[in-house]
Amino acid sequence: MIFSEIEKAPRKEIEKIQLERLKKAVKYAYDNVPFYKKKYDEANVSPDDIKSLEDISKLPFTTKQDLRDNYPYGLMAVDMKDIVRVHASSGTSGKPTVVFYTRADLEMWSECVARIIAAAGGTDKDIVQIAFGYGLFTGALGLHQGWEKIGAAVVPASSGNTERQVMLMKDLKVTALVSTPSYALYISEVMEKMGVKKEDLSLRLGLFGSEASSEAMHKELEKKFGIVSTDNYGLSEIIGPGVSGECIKKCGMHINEDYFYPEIVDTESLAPKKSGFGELVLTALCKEGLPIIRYRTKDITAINYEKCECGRTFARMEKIKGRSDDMLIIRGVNVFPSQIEGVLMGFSEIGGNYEIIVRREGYLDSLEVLVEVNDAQLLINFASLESLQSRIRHSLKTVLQIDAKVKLVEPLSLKRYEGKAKRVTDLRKI
Ligand code: DLL
Repeated sequence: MIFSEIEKAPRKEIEKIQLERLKKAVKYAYDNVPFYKKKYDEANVSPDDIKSLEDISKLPFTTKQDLRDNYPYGLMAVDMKDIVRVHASSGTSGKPTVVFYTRADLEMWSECVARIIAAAGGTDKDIVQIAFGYGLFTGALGLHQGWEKIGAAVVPASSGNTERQVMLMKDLKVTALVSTPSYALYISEVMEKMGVKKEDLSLRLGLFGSEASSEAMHKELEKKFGIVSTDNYGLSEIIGPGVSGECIKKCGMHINEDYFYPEIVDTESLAPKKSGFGELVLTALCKEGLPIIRYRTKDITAINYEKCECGRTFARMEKIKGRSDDMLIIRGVNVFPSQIEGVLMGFSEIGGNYEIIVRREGYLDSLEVLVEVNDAQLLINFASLESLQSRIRHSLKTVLQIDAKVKLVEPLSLKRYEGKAKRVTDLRKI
């Protein structure tokens, strides 16, 4: 189905389109948004300086702070009458980051999401339950439009009321589930509690995104639901979901490169990197409502430009390792919550719900990991509890290079999230 020619075009052709669009996008931003004009004039660069794709590095970055400083309408490039949709990022503190879409933006967005769904194996025969919260968050409506474009039957369940989610999945013979990975895991727990087995469902595919998740977490979801569990990525400032997503080969998330130009920059120097991990910087190549050039995502990943086994030539980004602002520095060692998740998911005795607490005792930072055991019986058997705790601690030490305290807690005792999970409590900042 939707597997457009451009997704498997030779690199040269992709780059040709990217350059044409980049030139236009930079000029469009410069001519229509005073913020960009001022910023580029000050940096002594002009849209005419963009002669090759590499020239993009001459342009200053755009940051979340820029969006905040220009809240709410300052970066908009069109008249409000041309705006047909408003969304906002899911940040919890302060003013949200508000984003605007023209009709053409919505069409482009739907196409991007539809491509990602098709790449993951979604078809017009699917019945899809969207268990993201409907509202300002881009996740629900973004995926909703993409699935509708594919021609699937969309069940806009929204998030929450988890028993009803299970009932709907079962009764409507839902074949595909869309949510955050952590909420999907919670749904599977509620399912178990209700005595509903995966065999009672018709589920075959999961499209999970909006938060970092380890490979091991997806394996767990595949086991619990009997599905293919895929990851997809995006952010409101760029468009919402639909920036990139895994195909059925699951070896990286294909970026919709004809609409979003990706760069990787060094997290410290911000210099462009040809290979390896760094911060992802994205430029929207065709946006009308809210043009965005060289946006610093803060997400850490690497990009692979080799052709994929699925036939797509669109570059693939690695699963997000973490956000540069989520990275914990514990006694000088860099720790990403995703590394901890990867270790925990390797133990069959514990579930996928965990919390990381960072404290400062005197001058020393300490890391504590709270994780639920699957079987409460284990907590009363001191010897096996001790043994499991020390095995987890040992594995964490091997991966993280630092000692972490491990506390095993009762099943279902940690907080559950219906959207993005909050895994880290850093008490050092308080
Ligand atoms: O979370 C858009 C989205 C919705 C993507 C649904 C996929 C599915 P925001 O609320 O603006 O937008 O949050 C964007 O979430 O910068 C990442 O840090 C994180 N994020 C999103 N997808 C992934 C993912 C939506 N697959 C921020 N893996 C981004 C890791 C992700 N982190």
